[in-house]
Amino acid sequence: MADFDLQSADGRLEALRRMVTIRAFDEEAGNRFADGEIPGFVHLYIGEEAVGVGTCAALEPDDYIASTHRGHGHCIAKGLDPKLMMAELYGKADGYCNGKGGSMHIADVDAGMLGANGIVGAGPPLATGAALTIDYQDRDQVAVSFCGDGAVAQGQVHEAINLAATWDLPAIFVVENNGYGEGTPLDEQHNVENLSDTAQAYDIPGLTIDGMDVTAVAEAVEEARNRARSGDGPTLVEAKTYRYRGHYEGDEEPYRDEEEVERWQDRDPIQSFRQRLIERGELTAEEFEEMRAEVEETIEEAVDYAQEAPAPEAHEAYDDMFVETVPEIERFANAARARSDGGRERRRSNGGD
Ligand SMILES: Cc1ncc(C[n+]2csc(CCOP(=O)(O)OP(=O)(O)O)c2C)c(N)n1
Ligand SMILES: [Mg+2]
Repeated sequence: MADFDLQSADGRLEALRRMVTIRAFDEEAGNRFADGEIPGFVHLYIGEEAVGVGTCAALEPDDYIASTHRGHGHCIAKGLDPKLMMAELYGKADGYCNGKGGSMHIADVDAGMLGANGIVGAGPPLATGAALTIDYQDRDQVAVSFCGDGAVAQGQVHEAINLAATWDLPAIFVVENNGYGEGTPLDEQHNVENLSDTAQAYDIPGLTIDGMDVTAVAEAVEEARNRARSGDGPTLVEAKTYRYRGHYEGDEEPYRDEEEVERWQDRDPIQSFRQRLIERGELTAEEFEEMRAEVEETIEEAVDYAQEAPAPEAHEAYDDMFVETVPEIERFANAARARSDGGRERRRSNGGD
């Protein structure tokens, strides 16, 4: 059984909670980034929550996902802990990758999260590789990759889908078509209107669905999962969606106008699902507010945790690079260790640490 699905009222509430959590996490990540607390870049998933959550609702807990540079939402949808995620954004030693990955490289292989990725289009080859392992070891799992509309024009995405299709691997390719690759609109990137049409080139099913509707996403991915598990190979699911924020935080967005953003916000995935659950008698407006308050508290705790967590030591930069010890790397690590010990010694003799 999936850890949540859309077949039960409890599962639907959990899906709503995960979407609310993604939005609250990313709003706070945006605020903290603006305050200069988070190094690097952050790309927010606000507006696209139904794609990540609908996909994960159709998966089993041990299925794999491979994410993108806009990956916070995928992590939360897969059940990762916002505390350890926020610590990773802050570059702290307690983060998922000991603070060495940051926003664009959160991974938790035990939870089936193969990694966010700063390289556009890097998810599909990871999913094809994981699907090959699943197939080879005859395991009852699937591997899903998320990628953007921009990534679909990338060579390695074509290679990955082509191989998975040719070998009938249990992979699912979820394309998050949010209408833009950075500031370039879809019609300046592609010669087709529906990216699912590209599935024809691989002779696999291609579906275009409403990515603002969590139920539509879950149904499509469930169908794709059943097909993959039957040995019939991959499916390409194009979810049409929209990011409310700029490409990255700080983007001045000269390529679109406010009206376009508002048109999509009118179809907000959280508000529409909330409304549907209220109409079904599964939620009241008060209960939704309680859920939101609980989520906000969780996110505040995550920020407190991240702010207070220790930074990694300099020599830890050399950990986790190779499976076997490499003498040169050991030498660099020891030199860094000696430098930080020396620094600590100097601070102590100056009366502080
Ligand atoms: C291989 C590669 N090329 C270019 C970039 C720079 N880049 C970062 S995000 C991005 C746009 C990606 O657009 P899309 O795949 O639609 O994802 P979205 O940002 O819309 O979620 C580009 C070109 C990169 N990170 N990696
Ligand atoms: Mg895009």
